[in-house]
Amino acid sequence: MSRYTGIIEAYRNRLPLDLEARAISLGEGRTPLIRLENLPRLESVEADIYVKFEGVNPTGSFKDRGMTVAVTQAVHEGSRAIICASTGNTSAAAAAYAARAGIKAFVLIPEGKIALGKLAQAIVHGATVVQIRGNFDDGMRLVKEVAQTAPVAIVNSINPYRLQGQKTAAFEIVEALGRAPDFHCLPVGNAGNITAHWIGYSECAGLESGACAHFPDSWDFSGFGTQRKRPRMVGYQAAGSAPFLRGGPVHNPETVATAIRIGNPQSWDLAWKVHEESHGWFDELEDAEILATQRLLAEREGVFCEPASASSLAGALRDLKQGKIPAGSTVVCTLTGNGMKDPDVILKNGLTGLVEVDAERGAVERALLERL
Ligand code: AN7
Repeated sequence: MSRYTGIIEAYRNRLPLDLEARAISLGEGRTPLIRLENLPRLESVEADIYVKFEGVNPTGSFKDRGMTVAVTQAVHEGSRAIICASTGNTSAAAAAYAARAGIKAFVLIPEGKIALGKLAQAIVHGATVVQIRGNFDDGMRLVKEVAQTAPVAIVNSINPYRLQGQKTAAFEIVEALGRAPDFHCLPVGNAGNITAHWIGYSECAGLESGACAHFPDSWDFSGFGTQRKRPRMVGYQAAGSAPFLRGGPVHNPETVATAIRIGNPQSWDLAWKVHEESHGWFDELEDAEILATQRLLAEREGVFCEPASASSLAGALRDLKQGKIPAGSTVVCTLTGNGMKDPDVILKNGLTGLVEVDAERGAVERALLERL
């Protein structure tokens, strides 16, 4: 057994990094692919549903896969500072990997709309947090403007190294299942991750993709077998923040799933290519459906993901019930982030399960016996 040291070492020959580049890693990747055992029965759907729990990455989201590669490259090119706009998770990852690399991180966050845990992460890792009076889309525009003159490397997913890192999740899924799933469902914000997964699946299958515009595919893809299969990619958005359903930017996106409160997706064109090439679709979910599924997954399977993440499973369950995803399919849902980042969203609904009793044996016993 050798010590696992992250996706760069695991997939070095499939990433566009100099072999001499020092990997800035926190051991990200190798996340569990958990087969749901209770929910399919409970929801009366017949399918093999797996959740890829990206919430167990070092900073608690899938962003670590992209950030390790983006920061490694930035440092290799001599950058001393990185910058991003973020709904929370990108800023947490940027702050942590910058700390690891010994460089500065600047993160622009929308005022009052990021989960508390994510804000705490950016602060504890020593990033400069710039809270703007505006939303993520304003922040993204400002980052692009500022980076034209300031000596900072952008580590949002418009940086192609981010998608290259995030594609490794698809590699892990193909390795774990021995093949690609029939359907892969993800939450969509900027649409970087759905694109990255498609790049990864395409590389596993040895197939071209118009979504992989940035790098020549001259790497070694032996080891994935010769299966030509790729999944159909399904992207879910929050109804109040669903530009892919509206056919253009949404100016005042709103959703309880603050991670995907994004009205002007940066990977718009790439995601449409993914949609066409994979014969997939986009759909939208109400906040109430998202929260109900987050709860269900936590209560029935023991997996606590953040609201945005639950939209992938909420959508998959609905599409299975409606027959859009046929019975008997193998479905992978990406759970992009950890539920512990956003405790407010749970506690806001009251402290269910909390019982207050006197500090005395009889009272505690009664509390138990009433509920067994
Ligand atoms: C938990 O952190 O954009 O479609 O600034 O945090 O690749 O954008 C977060 C995105 C899904 C959407 N789930 O992924 C940010 C940010 C979670 C997220 C998404 C995000 P993309």
